Amino acid sequence: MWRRAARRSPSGVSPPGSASGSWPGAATCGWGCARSCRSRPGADFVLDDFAVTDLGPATGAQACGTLEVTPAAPAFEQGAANEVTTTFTNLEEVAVRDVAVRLDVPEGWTVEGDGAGSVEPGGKLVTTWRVTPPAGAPYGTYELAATASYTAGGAARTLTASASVRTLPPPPAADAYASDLEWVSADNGWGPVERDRSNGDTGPADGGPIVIGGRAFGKGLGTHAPAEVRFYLRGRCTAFTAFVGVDDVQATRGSVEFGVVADGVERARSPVLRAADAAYELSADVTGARYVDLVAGDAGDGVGNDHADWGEARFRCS
Ligand SMILES: [Ca+2]
Ligand SMILES: [Ca+2]
Repeated sequence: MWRRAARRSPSGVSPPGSASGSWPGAATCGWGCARSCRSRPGADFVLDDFAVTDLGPATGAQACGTLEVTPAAPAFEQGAANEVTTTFTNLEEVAVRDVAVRLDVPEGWTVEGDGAGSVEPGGKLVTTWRVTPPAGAPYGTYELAATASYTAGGAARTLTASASVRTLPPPPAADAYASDLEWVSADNGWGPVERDRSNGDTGPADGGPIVIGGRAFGKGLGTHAPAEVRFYLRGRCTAFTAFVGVDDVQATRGSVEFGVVADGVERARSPVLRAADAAYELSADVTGARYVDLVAGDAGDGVGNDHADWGEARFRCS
């Protein structure tokens, strides 16, 4: 059986069985969190070159718990309520009272929610918030900051956490190549989605030209199944067109189905396209769609070699 050597932490303390140095529960609890540390079956400690330094009297009790901030979507729509969840977990050895979770949003944004209660040891307080950016909030990245305060055994404790969210990118105002637009989100089976080149390897900008069945395209997206790239159109576009297929980097292997989904409804789907096939002209009516997803599936036989090109992918908009 392979075993990884434990990495020594800066203090010279090596948690047995941990190769990363990450210690569940220890980030906020330190040595005081005996409850979670002792919960490992058969756990013990290895001490090597261990020094003890007197840092003087402690100035405050350390919170023993976790706080997480989870936006429901990576990009928030301006002028609409977007969901955010905070999760406070009590890792103290006693029930905690007067729990108050607060979510701070950027100036001009609004937030609704109620994060108050009591939590038993090991329990959670999950709060759903409705966060609304102003209708005119610029496209950008913003921080949501949460604070959980409570009392444990009569002593006050505080935890903080944060998460970043983007607002939606501006929709196209005229005909636009997909590779010239900011997308809302992009899932891809092999590294990032590439702009104006094929997928290549797992790194960014490492693909070759987009070539399908010997036909080269200067513009387009390079993806790998399973892929889903979401665009925000806000009803401004009428059609999507592209020449799709398996990139010529795959000589004989690979099989992909391409689809266009507008606001959750499939508007176009290609036949199963294989490595030797010519480019297939895919066209979809997306009139009035707020969101369009470009989807590349594995055609039911696995994702191996599924380098999926979207040559000249573009939206017709006004
Ligand atoms: Ca790549
Ligand atoms: Ca396949």
